[in-house]
This record gives sequence, structure tokens and C-alpha cells, in this order.
Amino acid sequence: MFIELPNELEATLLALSLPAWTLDGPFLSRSTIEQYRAALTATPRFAETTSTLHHALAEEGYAVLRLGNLAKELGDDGRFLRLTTVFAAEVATPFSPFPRWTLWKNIGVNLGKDPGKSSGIGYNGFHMDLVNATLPPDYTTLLCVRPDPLGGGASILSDTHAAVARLTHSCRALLAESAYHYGSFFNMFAVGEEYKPFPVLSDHGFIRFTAKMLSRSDLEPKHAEAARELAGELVRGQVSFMLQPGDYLIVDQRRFLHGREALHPGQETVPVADRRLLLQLFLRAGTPAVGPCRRPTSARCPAESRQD
Ligand SMILES: O=C(O)CCC(=O)C(=O)O
Ligand SMILES: [Fe+2]
Repeated sequence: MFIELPNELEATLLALSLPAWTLDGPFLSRSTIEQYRAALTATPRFAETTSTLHHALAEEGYAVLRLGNLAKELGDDGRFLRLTTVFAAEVATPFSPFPRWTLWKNIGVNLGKDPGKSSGIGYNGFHMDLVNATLPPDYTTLLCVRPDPLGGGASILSDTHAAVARLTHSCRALLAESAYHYGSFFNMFAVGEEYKPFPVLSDHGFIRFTAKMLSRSDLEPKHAEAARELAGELVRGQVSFMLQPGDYLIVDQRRFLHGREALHPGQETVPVADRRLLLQLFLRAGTPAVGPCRRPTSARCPAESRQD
């Protein structure tokens, strides 16, 4: 589901000057959300566009808001990111679970990284973000700043419940057992506690799955086999598309798992400044409770969970 902005709305947004946002712990502050909303409510066709976005997410489980014209006009002076944050905040509350990053996290290209992970250059299989947290983000969102100039790195999405429905009863029974684990968990904000081991068919409508646990977690053979069957069904039902500059993908983590095709070979020949770049932001639905874990004030970067 791709949503274009009406020309009239684009023109008004281009002329708009929004203040920098502030955070309340890991969350975008209420005062920023109210300020942004107040600046936008009178904007022609804004309400209609956000309503289209809400419908798309409710009906389809994901949406791509096409903000390419705004991106082209505004460049990366911060104004574009503020406008994107406005749309994000109309869906749910933006927050950052990681102490290292501010609201938006860069996903660039790191030639030295495990190719199958975030920022790697390989195939990043179907997964839920923060799969091992008791309260994973309700939505994961990815803003495309630059696609892979060599043409790789398509986004992949799969309807999780549809994939599970195609599995046998016995496979589903194995996936409902608390027998799965992946990654580590510490220094995380607003995503609850570590969940280990977890069932794949789990609480709150989440299907806790990451294809990375097939090769990187030590699972019992019968559980590994059930997870492999789910991985196969996810691939069978997948949709894929290439995000264009300014495309903003929003995924309901209860309904869709996401991933990325491999980048095109030859990334080492691409100048660093031209390499693929996405920005990631998580959203919390409902009224977020700011937990006891406040963002550290020191500039030092503490160690943090490894599970991307
Ligand atoms: O690189 C991408 O397109 C997706 C990355 C991703 O899913 C992640 O970092 O969690
Ligand atoms: Fe992800």
C-alpha cells in the first residue's frame, strides 16, 4: 500500500517551519507531539492523508508513505526528518529503545559486519524487531534516505498469521512451546524485560520469529525444524519492493514480519557517501508508561543488547 501526498499538502509542508523535537526519556515528548499537531491541524488535506494512513495500516498491516518530493526539496537539514516524525507520531508514539541513538537510528552499509544483520550487505531474513523483549515495539518504521545505488536491498514483508495458518497442527504446537531464544538483552528502554526462552506463537498477537535464530541460536532439532517450516511459509507468502528516496515504510509488528534482500555485489566500489542509507524508528501504541529506566545523561556509550 503506497500513499502519495496530495500536491497541496506537500506545498504547505514545504513552507512549514517546525521546532526541533524534545524527548521525555526514550519517548518523543507530549509537548512536541502537541506542538507538531497544532501546526498541522489546519493544514489542508493533512487529516485526510493521516486517515488514509490509519486505514492502510488497519486493513493491510503495513504502508509506505511516499515523501520523496519533500526529501528532494528539503535535503537532510533536519526539516525533512521533523516532517516524517509528524506522520510517525500520528500513528503511535515514537521512541528509541537504544541508549546509543537518538530517536532515529542509522542503518547504513557496514562491509565488516555480519552480512545477515542490520547494516550488513547480505540477505536479512524475516524477523520481528526486538524479538526477545517482552514488549516489542508495536510498529517498526524505515525511512529510505538512499537505496542501494547498485540496485539491491529490496524490502521484504510477509503476513505472519497467514504463514502460520498454512502450517500443520503439530508444527504450530511446537512453535507454541517456550523453546526459542535469540540475541542478548541489556540497556534497553521501554520494551519491557528480556524474554528467554520465548514461544514463537506468543502473547499479544505477536509471532516472535527471527530467521536469524535458525543459524545463530542453539535450538533443539524439533523446534529448529518447526521454525524452518515457518521461515519457508514466510518466504512463500512474501511481497518485495524497492524503497525509493523518501519512502517511509511503517510495519505493524503483530501482523507482518520484515527483512531485506541482499545488497548488490560490489558494495566496496561504492563511495561511502553514496551507499544505501535507511533510518529506523520504533513506535509504541497507546499511552506509553515511561519506565524506571531513564536514558543515561553521560555521553559515554554503555554496552547494549545485540540482537539485530
Ligand atoms: O536493511 C533493511 O532494509 C532492513 C533492516 C532491518 O530490518 C533492521 O535493521 O532491523
Ligand atoms: Fe528489522
